[in-house]
Amino acid sequence: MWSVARLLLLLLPVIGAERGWDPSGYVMYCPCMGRFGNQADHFLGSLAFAKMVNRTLVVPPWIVYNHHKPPYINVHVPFEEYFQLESLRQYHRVISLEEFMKRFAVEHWPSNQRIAYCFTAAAQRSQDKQTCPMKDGNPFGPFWDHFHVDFIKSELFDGITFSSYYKDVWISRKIHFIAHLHLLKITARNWNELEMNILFPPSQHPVLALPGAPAQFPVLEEHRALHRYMVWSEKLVQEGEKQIQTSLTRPYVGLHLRIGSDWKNACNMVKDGTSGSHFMASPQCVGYDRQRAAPLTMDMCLPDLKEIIRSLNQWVKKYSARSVYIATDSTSYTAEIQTSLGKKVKVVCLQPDVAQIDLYILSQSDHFIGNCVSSFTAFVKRERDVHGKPSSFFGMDSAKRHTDEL
Ligand SMILES: Nc1nc2c(ncn2[C@@H]2O[C@H](COP(=O)(O)OP(=O)(O)O)[C@@H](O)[C@H]2O)c(=O)[nH]1
Ligand SMILES: *[C@@H]1O[C@H](CO)[C@@H](O)[C@H](O)[C@H]1NC(C)=O
Ligand SMILES: [Mg+2]
Repeated sequence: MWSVARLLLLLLPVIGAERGWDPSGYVMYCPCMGRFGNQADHFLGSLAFAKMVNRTLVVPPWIVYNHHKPPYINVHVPFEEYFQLESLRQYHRVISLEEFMKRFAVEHWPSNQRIAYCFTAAAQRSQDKQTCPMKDGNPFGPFWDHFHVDFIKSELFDGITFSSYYKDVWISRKIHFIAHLHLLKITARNWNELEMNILFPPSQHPVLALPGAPAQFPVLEEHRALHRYMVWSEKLVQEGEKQIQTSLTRPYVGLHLRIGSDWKNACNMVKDGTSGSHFMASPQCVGYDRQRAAPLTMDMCLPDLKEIIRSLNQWVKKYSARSVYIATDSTSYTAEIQTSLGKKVKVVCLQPDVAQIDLYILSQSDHFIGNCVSSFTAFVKRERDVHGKPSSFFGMDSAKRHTDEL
């Protein structure tokens, strides 16, 4: 069992953690868009980007907003509080932002060398039209302040994106083209590419600090599988398992009710037909291909109690479930759902302070019913896909709906 290979595998993370300054450079960003689900989508894309450009990813903390409860200010929760950094290292080199600041900031990223990198368009909003909006407003300012970081200058880029199409530009691979510049018929895009090559080689630009994630929302289809490297921290598993063991009996069906007031507003775009099929996280259920995407309905975006009970009953019956777990951003409908299922099925809703406990319990359920449009659901769906567990979505699993369509 304890072969040399196994031992090496166990030591690898340690070796990774002890690795010195990376001459191939770093990518650093603020997860400044949206709450956990959005940040997780962006994280996967950023991980892929860092690997593509062969720079170490500086893993940011999660930004937790406390608009309605003390301490009212944002909390920056280290990545490792919920997930293992070691697991990420099976895919690519990473270091947490906390660790980066502690180990490298003084020597390799001193305060007079902190450069911000952003799209020209983003800098347009600044007074001199040349400055990246790194610390403008919330959560940007508090995020960098948390690490006592200020930026002394900005480098702008244009004509490229973070997609794999521009891989060679980001890693400066085409730099030899410059020698032959006079031989090339230069297009507008080539100009930008050449300019990029000159701008960002890691030797001169070791730390690419970005105002936002170098990634898309929602996460690209090809990056969803990276979720397998997101492994829950031991602490989170212990806490989650404790809740499952004390409150639930298997088999149990997990529900994500995304029905709060902000969500109702968002779903108005589905109601009035302006959202289209691709709306927030919806590619996860309507399909990523825009041309072939299934229609997005109100039952999918904002299931009413009738739809919630219909869908739930169907799966409870199918699995002979003995309990139901409800995660919600507002009301839980516990009483109504309990009435509809009868006394033989236990209905549980914990409303934990830490949303990741809900995510964990949902991800461990025997069947999961989620909200197609929600990136909070998307996290659970990916987690379950990785482990081969079944999921469905409100508004999409109805036998009735299919006959209606005929
Ligand atoms: N604990 C808990 N929080 C939720 C639930 N649904 C939504 N939230 C909160 O609302 C946020 C929704 O934002 P986000 O994660 O970006 O997902 P999305 O807006 O649904 O795409 C979450 O991060 C949670 O803070 C839930 O079922 N349980
Ligand atoms: C990627 O970066 C690592 C670490 O700096 C380096 O050892 C390796 O040679 C780089 N790979 C390429 C293809 O440049
Ligand atoms: Mg959101």
